[in-house]
Amino acid sequence: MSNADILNYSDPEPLQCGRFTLSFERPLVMGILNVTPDSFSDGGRFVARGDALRQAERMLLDGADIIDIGGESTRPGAPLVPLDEELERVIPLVEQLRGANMPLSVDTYKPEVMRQALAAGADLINDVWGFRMPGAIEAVRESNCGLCVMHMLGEPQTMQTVEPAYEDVVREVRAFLEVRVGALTAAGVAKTRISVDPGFGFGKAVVEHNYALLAHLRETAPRSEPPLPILVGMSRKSMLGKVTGRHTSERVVAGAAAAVCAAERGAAIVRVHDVAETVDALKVWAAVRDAARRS
Ligand code: 7PM
Repeated sequence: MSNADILNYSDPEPLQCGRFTLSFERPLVMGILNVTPDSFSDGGRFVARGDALRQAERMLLDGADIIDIGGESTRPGAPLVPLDEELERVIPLVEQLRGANMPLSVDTYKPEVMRQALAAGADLINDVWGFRMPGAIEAVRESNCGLCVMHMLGEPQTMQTVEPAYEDVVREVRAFLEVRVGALTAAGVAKTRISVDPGFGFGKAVVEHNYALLAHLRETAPRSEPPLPILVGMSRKSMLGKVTGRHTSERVVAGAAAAVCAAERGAAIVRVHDVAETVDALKVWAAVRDAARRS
């Protein structure tokens, strides 16, 4: 890409996100906060809340711009988490982190979790189902929260067992996101509240589809001027493991490289476990971009 190309791209539209308006002069880093049951206490039902708060604090110190709270109901192949359990895991954390003056995202596809999360003060709803569950659009419509609309082929329980097939993965992901964004705006959701995500690892062949989507990231978003913000989540995923031969915990450098590639291709928000490393990598990327804009 030449400097002229860099100058031809406009930053994405600012995202209305509850109490915040996020602007994208640089890619923002969303830190993943997984709220897992404490395996040391009885039955695994007790949520290790102290750990989660410490982890959130760490991510803030490391430079996270957004915290994404997940009750682990969305991970591919994971057992379904019952509604009451997801609420027990997520809502108290939203309440406790609400005072941190930091955009709070909740990773859920359940309309009731969306409603209670918003009532507790969440600023963004991150839905891997793309607001397709009955009642999901209604749950977010009346608030002013931000939305992340993700593409997923199939369902979490089956999507990595059934071989994913596309004629043209980039075009099909964009077409899906156009339909979902259309459904949301038709229901009265302002476009300024919407971000989109191609859904790395969600019903994609590990190398072929995921890397095609990364290579053509800008084209995965619905056509719009200025463009809708694109969120990407590649952190520790198998697309990184496949090309490096490394296990989950050893994919930090690979993840930072992927974040830089995504930034170069217009990503507005990068969702990661390893906040400090990603922030550093994106600072270097931004310095190069700024130099290109000056010359
Ligand atoms: C196990 C496997 C645990 C996969 C967790 C995961 C995305 C997301 C997730 C994403 C958006 C993870 C995934 N991935 N939300 N939630 N985009 N918007 O790596 O790619 O956290 S769950």
